Amino acid sequence: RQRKPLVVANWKMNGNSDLVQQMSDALSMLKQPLPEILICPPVIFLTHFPKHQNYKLGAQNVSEQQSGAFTGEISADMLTAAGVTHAIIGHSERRSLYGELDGLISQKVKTAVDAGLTPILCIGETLQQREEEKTLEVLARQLDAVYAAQPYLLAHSVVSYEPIWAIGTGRTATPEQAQLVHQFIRQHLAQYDVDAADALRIIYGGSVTATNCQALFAEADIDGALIGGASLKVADFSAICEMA
Ligand code: G2H
Repeated sequence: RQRKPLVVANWKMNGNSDLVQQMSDALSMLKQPLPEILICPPVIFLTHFPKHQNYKLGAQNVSEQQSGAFTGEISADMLTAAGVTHAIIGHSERRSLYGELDGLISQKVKTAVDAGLTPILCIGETLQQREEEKTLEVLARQLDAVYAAQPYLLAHSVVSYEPIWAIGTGRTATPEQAQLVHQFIRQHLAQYDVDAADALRIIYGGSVTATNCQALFAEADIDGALIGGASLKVADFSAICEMA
């Protein structure tokens, strides 16, 4: 396949300096060819990772503002200056626990791209929305909020499909369920830019493990994974990277 697989570790608010060391040691020993590997630790650990060709670093969030009186925020420029290449934006925990809405998420994606960061835009439906058969409508709304008015952002993005009912629950979407959604996302985005939609990495997130990842990666439109819980276990995360 032409799209290089991408495996992302989202540590969320977990980890410590020991895990930084163990993870960087383990990933540095993996043999090429590897997928693109991205570690997104809490921001304070970003500069603790030694530089290595086997992995890149990402933030779990970024401010929509450039600079100024925004207590507690971190700018895209600060991240790029620290060697960070990507930022997760609009994770469902940001949306549901911190009230981030589509408009803010759209601004964050633009700010990230304009500063040279690759945004990993997270979208996904709740269990209720899925049961009411509103999944595709919800995903289209989340995508359109970012790309309808600013289609140029698509060529610089990664999209992560994370069904909210599958996050941290041990309940993964089946490979077939995920593939159908990924295919929909690609087709939907093709209206903005056919080539960018074709080249776009669409990764899956939600209870991915070393046991279930292979079947997901085998699907035509699943270009990698965003991994929470299993990314805190060095052996499991390394195994997932080797299978992508
Ligand atoms: C979804 C995922 C990583 P987990 O949030 O972003 O977490 O793999 O623990 O379900």
